[in-house]
Amino acid sequence: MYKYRKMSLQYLIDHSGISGELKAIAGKIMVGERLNPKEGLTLYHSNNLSYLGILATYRKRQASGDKVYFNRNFHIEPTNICLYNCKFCSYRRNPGEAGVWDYSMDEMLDIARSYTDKGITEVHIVGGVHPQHDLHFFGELVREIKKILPQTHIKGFTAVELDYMIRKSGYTLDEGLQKLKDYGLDSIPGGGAEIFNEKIREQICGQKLSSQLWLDVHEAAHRLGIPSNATILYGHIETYEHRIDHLNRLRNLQDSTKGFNAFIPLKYKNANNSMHSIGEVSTLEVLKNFAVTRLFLDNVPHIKSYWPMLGKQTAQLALAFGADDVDGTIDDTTKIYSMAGSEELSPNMDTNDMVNMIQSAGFTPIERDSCYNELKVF
Ligand code: V47
Ligand code: SF4
Repeated sequence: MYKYRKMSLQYLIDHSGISGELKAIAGKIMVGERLNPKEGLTLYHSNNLSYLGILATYRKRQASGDKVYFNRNFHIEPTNICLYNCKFCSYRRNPGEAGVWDYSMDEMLDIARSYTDKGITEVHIVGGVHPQHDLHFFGELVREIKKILPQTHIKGFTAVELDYMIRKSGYTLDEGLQKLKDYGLDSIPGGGAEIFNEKIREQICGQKLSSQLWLDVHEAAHRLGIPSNATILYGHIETYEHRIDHLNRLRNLQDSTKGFNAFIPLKYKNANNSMHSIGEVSTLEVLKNFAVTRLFLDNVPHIKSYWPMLGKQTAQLALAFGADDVDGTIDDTTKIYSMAGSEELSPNMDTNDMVNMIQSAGFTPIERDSCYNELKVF
């Protein structure tokens, strides 16, 4: 089957009218050779979307065949009070401000209780950096959720939240991560990476942890046997060079740790935040970004098309540009993207919706657990 695909890719390349650098890149993709940053930039500067889609799909099929993954999950967002004030954030509030929330332990455990016997396999915990909550508060949250939902994987706390709670509790990075693992934390989500270029990072989110510290948190987690995801926030004031630099830093870390399960490109959404005047990039740019990501970031197995942020239609289209995962059922439990202007105001999909979305794009739906073990083939 792959031989056939290789032959058809060769045919397409030969008859596409493509020449020069783009053709040479296709040759490297076919033999599984790594692209260098200059070649990554060439792809970003190409406007031949269908060609990028063909190459990215070729790579996607090498990684995961015809499969596209989803899981059954819900989110707990403990608070939107935050020490920091990132310019792109539509979500954070000060205490007492309209739209603020700050759940007590009991309220969060009630949310967990409402999911018993619902076939959920993952709880995703992410929120603002609450100045008063330390590692033990969140550790107890994890431990108590595990008592309520014992079979459920807990993916919790971005490197931004971890950096603060670990420092607040007086631990080193390794000690803090080990304590959270002992409390029952299973993996770490990809948020907080934003953009690694230091100058751009300073301009859009200068208060949160540095790029190097983000990478250090994930490196330490991988060393301690805690897998994680990674993200990029793109489509604001960064350039293509900054995107490639970001992917390259992740690719280098992944070469040494192999701890990243999935990469999630997050398109900047511009409603209700102080960078509003920048506007948003087009769907074409979103699809191109998926393709380049799949082709350049060759050692992270899964590329996630995160539908609560992209909207269902664009998330589905991304499956033809290298994505092989659409995240989860969500059950209307995340507010980050609806507050930033996503069309998905109450994000919720059931298993049938997921299966239909994936099948109608021509792929085989696989329900997975958080570590990409296959639970059910549809
Ligand atoms: O780091 C905030 C982003 C992230 C905006 O690991 C915005 O499976 C776009 O971590 N426009 C948090 N993005 C979300 C996150 C995540 C999401 C999905 C899957 C996974 C995973 C992790 O949300 C933040 C930031 O980059 N964000 N505001 C905005 N206006
Ligand atoms: Fe706080 Fe996260 Fe919003 Fe930044 S993006 S202000 S760290 S909640």
